[in-house]
Amino acid sequence: MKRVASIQDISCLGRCSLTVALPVLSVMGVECAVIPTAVLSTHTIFPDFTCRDLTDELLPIARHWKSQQVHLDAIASGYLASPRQTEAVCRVFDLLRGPDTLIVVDPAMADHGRLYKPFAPDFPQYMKKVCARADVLLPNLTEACLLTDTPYREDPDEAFVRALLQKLSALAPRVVLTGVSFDDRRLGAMSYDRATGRYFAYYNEKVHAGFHGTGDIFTATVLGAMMQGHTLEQAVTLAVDFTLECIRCTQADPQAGWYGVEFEKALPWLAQQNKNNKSAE
Ligand code: PXL
Repeated sequence: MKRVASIQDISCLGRCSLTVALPVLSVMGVECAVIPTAVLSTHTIFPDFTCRDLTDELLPIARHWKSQQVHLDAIASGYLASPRQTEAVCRVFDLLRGPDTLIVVDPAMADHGRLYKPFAPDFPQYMKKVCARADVLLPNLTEACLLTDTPYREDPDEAFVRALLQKLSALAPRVVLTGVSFDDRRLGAMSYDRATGRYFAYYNEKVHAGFHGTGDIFTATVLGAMMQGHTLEQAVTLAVDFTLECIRCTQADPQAGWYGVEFEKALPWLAQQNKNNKSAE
């Protein structure tokens, strides 16, 4: 069985980060070890959340694993709680990565043109160093603009997105831009592979509602699919479809903006995809 380590926070309420990565990866048949970066009472969209930063735990955990010769097929990082923590995560990558370990970075720090509340304007400069270690980098449009010092555009055209992917590829060899949409009907993701110069895009139905934590679901699904042996393009396709499935299951719930998408209802769909794949092999 493939083993990955997921480095991100545990938000005790409001599905995101570890509370979505764990179940998604489990359903996909991938072992998910965790390095929690912080414990928050809720994600940071709720007012007055508490946060215990666990930066000082990260390297001791990694050193212990190293002493036990733990093999990791992938290491993935997501939301990081502070600039100091980005430096610790870089060291964890350097310590634990083997020659065949895939490094996946979701620079979860911003959305809708803005940094999340806890971050100072210089935070993207720190996050860039984490991104520079990635084999696969998965920002949304806002994060991509911040990482490449590009002014944010609410309604980008395809030329803008392709140029953004090119710029991002200075940080990582394979980049996936999430939340890509050029019209009212379709939403998806576009990827770029620096080695082949190949772009890939996949879209599905656009649901007109904002849901929290969908980026974390997307990244966990891409990671799980790659661990199952799929190409990045296949993984992106599955992740777009599964994220939409989660949104469809949630649409009727007015509380969803706070509590995240009801992915639990869509996990059987994801499990079925695994079965379909197995029978096609
Ligand atoms: O979904 C990204 C995310 C992860 N973790 C925490 C967050 C957010 C987005 O706001 O607040 C704590």
